[in-house]
Amino acid sequence: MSEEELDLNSLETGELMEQMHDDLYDGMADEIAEATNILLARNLTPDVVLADALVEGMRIVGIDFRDGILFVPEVLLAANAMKAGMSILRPLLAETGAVSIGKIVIGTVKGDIHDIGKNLVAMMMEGAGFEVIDLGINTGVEDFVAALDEHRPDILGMSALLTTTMPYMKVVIDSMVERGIRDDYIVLVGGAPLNEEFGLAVGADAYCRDAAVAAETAQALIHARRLTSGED
Ligand code: B1M
Repeated sequence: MSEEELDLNSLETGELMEQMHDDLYDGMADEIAEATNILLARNLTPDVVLADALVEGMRIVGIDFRDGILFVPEVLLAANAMKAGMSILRPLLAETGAVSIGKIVIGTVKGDIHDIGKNLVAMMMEGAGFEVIDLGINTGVEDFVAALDEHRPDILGMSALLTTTMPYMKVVIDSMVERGIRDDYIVLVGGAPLNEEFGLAVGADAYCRDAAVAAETAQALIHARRLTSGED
């Protein structure tokens, strides 16, 4: 039977979830939306659909992206398919008060309008179960700090693609230090011209090479922080 003829509704729930993992991998947004609705109609809760169908599917995408099996265009398509499912689940999750695994405020720093990589990170984070507040491009220190005050995230993520804008990350982190709030947040940085040494030099907690590493690092550092504070 060809993909076009596959009747998603005829699959039992486990098979349908596996099909969704494949459809996410192949970036099939319409199929993901349809399957999400089918699972909800079968009385699965939105958090189960999110975790077992979408997040698990994106986890597989993340691994293959990290290992160089998938490339940026494919991951963007997968993330777009994920968004189709998330747009159905998001209002339901808000109603049921399902807890996300953490919250991240992310933005491209001031003077920089590159956002493809940052968007990929945001999508991968969402795929890993994070609530993402995306401040967009050209984000100044006041906007970063205001967003931290407003949203109280676990993580601040910053992206820069220009050698001229990457030093701005230090401006933001120094400002957090001055305000006495640096240690309230995990700070992750990324972008093509950065490296680990630069991340350390500006005072970030970690430099993330790509979106998959960003999602993994975010989860690991949140877990470590919660263990230390006795929350886990
Ligand atoms: Co521009 N650009 N660009 N550009 N651009 C670069 C970065 C450049 C290297 C091209 C070159 O000359 N070879 C060069 C920078 C040189 C330098 O700084 N030394 C450059 C330049 C010079 C410029 C302009 C100044 C050009 C001009 O106007 N004269 C101008 C800058 C404007 C400005 O920002 N003020 C400019 C403009 C543009 C476009 C608008 C045309 C477009 C951006 C469109 C957009 O983003 N919406 C653009 C593009 C597309 C690029 C290249 C070709 C591709 C960038 C990209 O999207 N990569 C780029 C050359 C290159 O990098 N090969 C280039 C794909 C993306 C998925 O990767 O962003 O690295 P990346 O993100 C990765 C990781 O880095 C990491 O995860 C992502 C996914 O795996 N990551 C994070 C990124 N952010 C993270 C944040 C995290 C964690 C991980 O936080 C937790």
